Amino acid sequence: MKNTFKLFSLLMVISVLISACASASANPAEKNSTGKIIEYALTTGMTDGKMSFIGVGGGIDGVVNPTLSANVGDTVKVTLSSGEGVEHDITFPDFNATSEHVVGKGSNTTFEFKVDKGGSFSYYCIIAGHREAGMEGKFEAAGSAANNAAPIAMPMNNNVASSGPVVVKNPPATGADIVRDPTEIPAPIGDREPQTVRISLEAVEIEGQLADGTTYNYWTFNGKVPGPFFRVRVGDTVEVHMKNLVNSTMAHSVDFHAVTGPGGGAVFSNTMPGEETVFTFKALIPGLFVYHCATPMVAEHISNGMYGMILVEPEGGLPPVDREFYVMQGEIYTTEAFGSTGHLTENTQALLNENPEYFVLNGAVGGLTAQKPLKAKVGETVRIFFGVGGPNFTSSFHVIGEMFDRVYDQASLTSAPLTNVQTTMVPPGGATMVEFKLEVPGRYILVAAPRCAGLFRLLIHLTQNVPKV
Ligand SMILES: [Cu+2]
Repeated sequence: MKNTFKLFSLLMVISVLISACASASANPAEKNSTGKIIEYALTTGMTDGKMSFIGVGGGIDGVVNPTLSANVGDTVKVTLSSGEGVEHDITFPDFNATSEHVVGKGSNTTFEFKVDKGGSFSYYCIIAGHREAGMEGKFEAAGSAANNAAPIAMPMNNNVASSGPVVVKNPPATGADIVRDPTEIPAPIGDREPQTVRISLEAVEIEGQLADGTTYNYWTFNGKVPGPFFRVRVGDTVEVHMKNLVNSTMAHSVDFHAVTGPGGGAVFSNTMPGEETVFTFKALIPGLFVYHCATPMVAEHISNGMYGMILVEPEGGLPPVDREFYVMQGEIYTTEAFGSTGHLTENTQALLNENPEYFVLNGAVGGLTAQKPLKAKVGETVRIFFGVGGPNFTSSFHVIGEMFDRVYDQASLTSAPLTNVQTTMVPPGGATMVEFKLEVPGRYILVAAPRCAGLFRLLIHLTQNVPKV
């Protein structure tokens, strides 16, 4: 009985080898014209502890997960045999072609499909976990069908699409410095009567330096991220001049959260390239307010850099401090993964999915560490105007090694401040004003971590030093 089984198995192996020889004679490499029948034989097995397809015969003989190829118009005939007895199948999902299951060592199945489009595709085993365990290979279809414009070598399968951005190392690119100096803040208003204040905004689309060797097309107010810090007092009439540079690709506008009225000025200030609009508002409420572009898609204009803050001082002004700083958090959504070099492109789908590649303070990676660190001396009092442009992530704002003596929670300047706070939350489109005194010399790290999953990334992107001199 045992011998009979062995003989049967041997016959099966021989028959597989014969079919392999048949495949070899129909060598795919020789089939350059269309409309041919291309035959491939694959068996299954374990290679280096991984499940795999193994080529049988021809140019793919013995190759693990061999790359199969054909021309558009060809018919591909695949024979799958079980080399180790585990249940398997094989699918070419882009061609709606899936084999029967093979169960038991030596069992085999054959199926065929017509190559109706060109490109680079995947084949794999559908049995749960087998693809992940290694049973996946490539199928290259050369040429293109008249009714299908899928470009060759453009991965069309779901696996590639869902694998997310990858690090792209293009030659280093150099762009403009878009990092707003955190000390660029107008002098305190102090005790004066209300007056009319003119402020100027200019929408500037600019290729800026996102990281070392990496650039991005920023949309900015006045060429920096965040936009300029404005300072008025309650009761002032603010005359806003909104210009859009002639070479802009988009209309732009501004919505001040300090404005009482529909749209915060967005409708009046929607400005086409090369044009200028003017509107006025009266600052009725004291506070620290975010402003941002409000031209659709608003989230896109914000993530590209169009946000800033305006401080409306209460009557009599704010208590004096030794140093004031202006810091804002933003998100950048790129097609290429974090750490890529060269010029990166915007990824609107990632923006809609709320899946940023970069969290930045004042516009760029290392903007406040390497380039423009916050500096103060021991014994000085420090005030930070901190806001979140967003558009999606709340910040957990914290200075490692310091407690905030006072937090003007949600940037309310008419409520009593919280005292002795470690970390404060700031939502997108929101702000806070914090004050503390520096007692011990050293470098302090300013952290704005929106989510635990991003913590590691944030420690790289967002740690900001506060050296004391
Ligand atoms: Cu805009």
